[in-house]
This record gives sequence, structure tokens and C-alpha cells, in this order.
Amino acid sequence: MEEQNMESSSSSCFDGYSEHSRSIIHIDIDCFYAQVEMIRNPELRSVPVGVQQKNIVVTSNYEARKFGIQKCMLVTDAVKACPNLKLVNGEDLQPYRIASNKIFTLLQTWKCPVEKLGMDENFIDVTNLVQERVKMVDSKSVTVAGHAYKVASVECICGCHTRLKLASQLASEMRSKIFNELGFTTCAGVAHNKLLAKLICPLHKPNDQSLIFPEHACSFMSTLPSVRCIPSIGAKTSEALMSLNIHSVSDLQQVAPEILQKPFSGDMAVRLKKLSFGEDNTPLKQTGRPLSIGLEDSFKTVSVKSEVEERFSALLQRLIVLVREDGRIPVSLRVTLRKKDAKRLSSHRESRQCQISPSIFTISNGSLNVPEAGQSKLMSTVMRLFNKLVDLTKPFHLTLVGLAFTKFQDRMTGRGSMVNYLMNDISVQSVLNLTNDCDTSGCSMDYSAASPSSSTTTDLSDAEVEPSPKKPKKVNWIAKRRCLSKEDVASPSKLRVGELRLNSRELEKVSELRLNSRDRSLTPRASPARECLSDASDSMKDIAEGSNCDSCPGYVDQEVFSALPGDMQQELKAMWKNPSSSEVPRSSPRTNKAKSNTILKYFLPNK
Ligand code: DGT
Ligand code: MG
Repeated sequence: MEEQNMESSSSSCFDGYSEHSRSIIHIDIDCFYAQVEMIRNPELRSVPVGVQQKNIVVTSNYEARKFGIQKCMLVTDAVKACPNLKLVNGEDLQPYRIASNKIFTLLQTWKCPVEKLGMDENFIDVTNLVQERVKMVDSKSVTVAGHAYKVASVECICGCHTRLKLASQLASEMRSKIFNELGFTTCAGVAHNKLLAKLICPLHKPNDQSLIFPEHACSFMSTLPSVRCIPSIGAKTSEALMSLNIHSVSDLQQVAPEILQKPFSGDMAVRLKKLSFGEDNTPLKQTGRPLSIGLEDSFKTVSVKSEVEERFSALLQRLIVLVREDGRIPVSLRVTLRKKDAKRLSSHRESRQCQISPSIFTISNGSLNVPEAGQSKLMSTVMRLFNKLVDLTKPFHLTLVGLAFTKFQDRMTGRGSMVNYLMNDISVQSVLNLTNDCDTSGCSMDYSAASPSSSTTTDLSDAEVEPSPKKPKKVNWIAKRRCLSKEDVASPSKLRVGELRLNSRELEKVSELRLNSRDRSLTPRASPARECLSDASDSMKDIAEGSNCDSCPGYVDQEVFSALPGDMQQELKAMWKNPSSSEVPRSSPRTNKAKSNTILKYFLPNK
């Protein structure tokens, strides 16, 4: 359905020359936490529901919104406004994370770049898919799925109108699939850039979608009441703009560029101007799996070992939940401490990491588990690393402890993993015999705090010290990111709770995000470091020892095995029969490594 022109096309800012080649979809789940709760408990569907965290209703379903319940309302106010409000505790974020991951995974099935933003928003760059579809259709017959912000007046010569219409159809397909397979209603925005796709998305809330053509960008932007509606304009920038008497986006459109150049750099002034006209060429940052998964707990001071142990134990329990959700087998563990130096009134971080044995983890029915014995082993590894970091003969004062799994055996659980095909229920140990923890002494500076690009040093040593002067910088950066990511969404209320979260005891939630964002962005894939993994022949031996017959070991699913190509079966059989003979001829006896093109690679540790 195309809406009628509410106003004449603003020819003054028609950007006939800017680029419209991309097709971007932004999808936002309606009342996300509330929908998760309604899917878990369908009885909630017909009643007003508020999701409570501490004394705040962080979101509510649309039934409750009819009573004036708004995001981030105090519980007391919400109950006054809607006495029948059914409150659900939403402090455990796990169900939301799981739902969020499912939606992200589903969106990846279109094989387009997907960028996850927070828990319930995703950008999808469907440019290539649209290019394919455009060849197969008669452009005149293509219609808009959902709403268009305004009727397309004159066809743009670059063909973007047809492309965006096709993108709107893709958005509709995606939304239907999310609803049919996962039960969530969503909103979508379709545009030629991320900024407009995101901003147009909530135009027809809930459960609907909107498209904007490039020539209407300027007039649409001028309807936004505040510069804060633009996702990349945060508190500081908007303060600076307000000091120039620029409040609305329309003010920003009209201001002379030289005025903006007083408080901002030249580049920033240009960017602000462009944003005000709806121009944005930011590429999608395809979301990948985090390079490490970690948690931190900060506190005033802890100076007793038993208390440190308690805190690590609590962190470890929560970290195990996260790693189970992730599904990859960790092979490296990092312990981080922030030490307070009372004399110098400063603090600094130190961390130490070591390899851990994948045998700590088991896979059952395709899910990663950490049996109790594995948990104790992890805990003793943590405390061993702690003992190396702290000289217990002297007093110590800690203000933060952190744990992170920093390397993973992705291949072992990945979809394409041979082991996955062959395994029934099997402990990883029987497949790989990696050596146990092998941390070594020594310190190196953790440059990652100061310079994201140099964080690969982490894997070159199992101990790092963060120089104190850099630390505040990092904390600020993390806090800023957290707030920005919440205020990115055009909801001023979010910022308030974003800040609230940082100041509240919900530190655990923040630290989770803190670590996730930090790890994701500051820890590029480490270069191969000291490897403490046993060599391939040992691994193969283990497999052979697990064998109870001449051909397949007991853990192998015979049916799956028989479905493999003959040469693969032969190779596996030979390997199980005589691990060394199957491997040695293929690799240098010195290196004992299988060649990359043999099936053995599926049984080798990630390098
Ligand atoms: P919508 O998109 O307007 O239909 O409603 P929601 O609930 O999906 O809101 P959205 O997309 O802004 O945020 C997604 C979820 O994130 C929401 O269900 C609850 C959570 N959330 C949003 N803002 C805040 C906040 O300020 N603090 C906390 N703790 N959680 C928030
Ligand atoms: Mg939402």
C-alpha cells in the first residue's frame, strides 16, 4: 500500500546524484522481551504484560501500551496506569539471548550480510539478492510490499525504485519466516542505506513494514523532531548542536556548514550535514561469532582469596551458560584481575591465560555440556592462574575479576564438522587428546586496551599487564559504546536505562555486554601462538583406542558412516585401523601434521 503524498516532493533537497545502489532492510522485533515471554507462556497473549527489571518496566506488550505503559516506566507508575498489568521478571537475559540468536540465524539463511544490533534488531544487506531478482522480473509489475513513505513520483534513472520494491518483498518474506518459524511479529524498514532503513522501520508499528525511496529522504528527515533521533548523534554531539541552537533535524539541514565547523572537525561537520539529509554510506558490519566469550565482575575491593574464589565461581557458572549457548568448544581460558595500588592511588589490569583441555566439555545430542568434573577442573585452572597473578604472601586489593574463553575448537561442533556427522554421544576427549593447561610464565603488555589493532599479543603470552594510564580510556570507551548502542534506537527512554544499567548493581549484565563488545571489536583473530595441543598422531591414536572393531569405533553412527562416499569411508577405516599409517605417508614425519586436503583435517585441532 503506497501512501498518498502528504506534502509535495521536496525538490530543494532531492539528491539526484547520490548513490542508491544498495538495498538495505532493517528488522526490529515488536516488544521483544514481552513477545519472548508471551511465546513462553501463551496465557500472557491476551493480557497486558510488562517486563520488569528492578523497579522498571523495560518493555510491555502492545495490549499494555494501550493503557499508556511506556518503556522504562517505574513499576509503581505502570501499575497505577494499568492495574491489571501482568508483570514478568525479565532480569534473566538468557531467554532473550537465545531468541535473538535464533532470529539472527534464521536471517542468515538468505545468505546476505546480516548485522546484529543489540538483541532485537538486524540489518540485512540484500543488494546482491535484489540484483539477481531484478533480472527475472518486469520492473513495471513490481509492487511495494507493505507501506511506502510516499508514492514514488518519477522513476529514478538508476533503477533503485524497482530494487527497493523487490527488497520490500524480501523483507516481507523474512518477516513471514520469522513469524511462522519462531512466532515473533516484527517491523521492517527498507531503504538504500542503513540510516533510512532504521528510521523508517517504526513508521507502521507493530507488525508491518515501510519503505522509503531516496528522493523522499530529505523531507522525511525534516519531520524528525530532534537531532537525537539520528542514531549516530549521541548526547555530546546533540549538546554541542543545541549550543548552536540546532534542535530538530530540520535545523541541522538548514544551518550553514561553516557554523558547524566551529565546534566540530571539518569531516564531522560534513557528516552531520549528510546525515540530516538522510545520506549515509556506512557499510554493514557483518556480525560474526565473538572471538572470545567472557564476563567481568567489578566491585569496591576484595582482598581475601576465599572471596576471590567465590566471585570466580559465580562468574564461571554464568560463563558456562554463555558458552553452552554458543556451542563451540573452548580451548583457552583467560583470567583477568584489576589490582588496586593503594600507594599510587591507581589500578591496573593483569591477565593470564592458558590452554584448556577440550575433554572438560562433552557433547550430547549436539549440545555442549560441562560436567561437574569439568567444572571443578576449570575452577582449579582459574585459581592456578590467579595464584600466578597474585603474590599471596603480600596483601592484595582487587577491584575486578574476569574470565573469558578466548579460543575455540570451532571445527569440532560446526555444521560441517565430520565429527558432528559421526558422533552419537561422545566426550570430546575421545576424539582429540589435547594436552592440558600449559600456561607459562612471563608478562607482556596488553596493548589491546590501548590499541585494538595490537591485541593479538594476548595469544603470544599467557600473561598481560595493562598499563594503568590506558585503563580509564578503555572503561570510558566501553561505557560509551554501551550507551550509544542503546540510544542508537530512536527511543530517548532507552538512554536513560542504558545509563541506569551502568550505574546499577546490574553490573553483571553490563560486564557481559562490555566483554562481548570489547572482545568482538578489540580482539582480532589471534595469530597462531605457542601451541599446547598434542600432535595429530596422538589424536588419531585416541580415536583408534575408542574403536571396538576393525572398522568403525563404537561412537560412530553406522548409518551416517555408510552414507559417506566410499573413498572417505576407506580413509576413515584405514585411519581407525592404524592411525599412524593413515597419516604418516600424507605428512612429513617431522611435522606430523595431516595435509589440509585429507579427511584427517576434521580431527585436528584448530590452529
Ligand atoms: P518495540 O520495538 O517498540 O515494539 O518494543 P521493544 O520492546 O522491542 O523495544 P526495543 O526494540 O526498543 O528494545 C528491545 C528490547 O530491549 C526490549 O524488549 C527490552 C530491552 N530494552 C529496551 N530498552 C531498554 C532499556 O532502556 N533498558 C533495558 N534494561 N532494556 C531495554
Ligand atoms: Mg523492538
